[in-house]
Amino acid sequence: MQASKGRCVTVILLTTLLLMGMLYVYFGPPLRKEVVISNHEFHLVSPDHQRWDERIKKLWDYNHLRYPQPSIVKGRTDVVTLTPWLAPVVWEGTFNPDLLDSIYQQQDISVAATVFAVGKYIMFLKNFLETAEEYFFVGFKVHIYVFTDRPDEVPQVKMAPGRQLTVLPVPSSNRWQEISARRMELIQKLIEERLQGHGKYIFCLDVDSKFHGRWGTESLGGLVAVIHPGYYWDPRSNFPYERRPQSRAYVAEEEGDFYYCGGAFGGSLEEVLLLAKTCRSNFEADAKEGIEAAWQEESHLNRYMWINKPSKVLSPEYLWQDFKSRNSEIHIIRFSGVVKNYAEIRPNA
Ligand code: 5GW
Ligand code: MN
Repeated sequence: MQASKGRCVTVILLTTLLLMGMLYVYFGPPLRKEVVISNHEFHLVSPDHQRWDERIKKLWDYNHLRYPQPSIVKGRTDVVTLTPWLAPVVWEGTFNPDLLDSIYQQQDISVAATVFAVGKYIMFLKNFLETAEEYFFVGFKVHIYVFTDRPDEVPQVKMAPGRQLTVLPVPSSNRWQEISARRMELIQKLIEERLQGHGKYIFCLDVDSKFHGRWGTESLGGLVAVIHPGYYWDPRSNFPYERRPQSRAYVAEEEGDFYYCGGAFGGSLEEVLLLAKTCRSNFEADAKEGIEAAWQEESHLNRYMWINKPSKVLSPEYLWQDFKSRNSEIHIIRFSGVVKNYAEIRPNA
């Protein structure tokens, strides 16, 4: 009898202590030790009045402010990191990936990617998808749209939570020009019919390529273009722009900023929709007059980017070519075209 009374008292005492402990944790002084910024700044969020979960969230948020001091006098000097219209040119060493990720993490963004795998190009899809899992917007919501005439041959690739793939059937064609002509139209329709109101950003990528390094939030912007790896040391008169004035893709000798890739571009849904609509209608108007631009949509894209300057430019790190040796300014290759056997894969090569 006596013993059970004692046990009862002990249980009550321990429970009271536990309760007091929890109340202290809940309403007690903030966990200042974990916060490395000054008290002054910390008080701006009046931690004393915050509940436990909110306080933890704040501490978590502040963690993204713990990063090496940036400098405005030291940095990369071997490359240009701003265009004359003040768009950033993204090179390794010009950004802090963790800081950028934490900024975009708070915005709950999602990124769509389109890739065409028509005819034998389906063979490139597995590698593309597997390496995208490893490097493309890791930790973010990603929705990949595969346009193909061989839906049964789309490989099963395990995707992380929050990432998904949708296969959209397209008709087969023996003439690449037909597929190519419809690329912008299909991108336009995808945005108009399925994407508007879903997420914010989109990238359109060639399937005959693989990721080798991070491609993430540093690449986000309104209108995003990638510098072609083959011409960035050349004078613009050497760029393979469409040079016939009759074409709507025409760029004159003394015009043009950079030569951009047709194999990778993107930006916000609104900007890419405008680009796709414009390139498509120019492409189709040219076709009606029996003219096909030198490098099809790549030519129209280059004309578009000359008129409508991209708000962010990605360095050739973002689309290298496997057959090219790496130049010294290329500190990392993020995405690169694989070497392909044209006779084997192209329908009418
Ligand atoms: C491309 C050129 C000639 C004949 C066929 C094609 C082709 C391209 C095709 O048969 N199937 C196909 O899906 N494509 C898509 O267009 C792929 O996504 C491919 O990555 C993209 C651009 O064509 P590429 O990669 O051959 O062009 P380059 O300039 O990168 O060599
Ligand atoms: Mn390609």
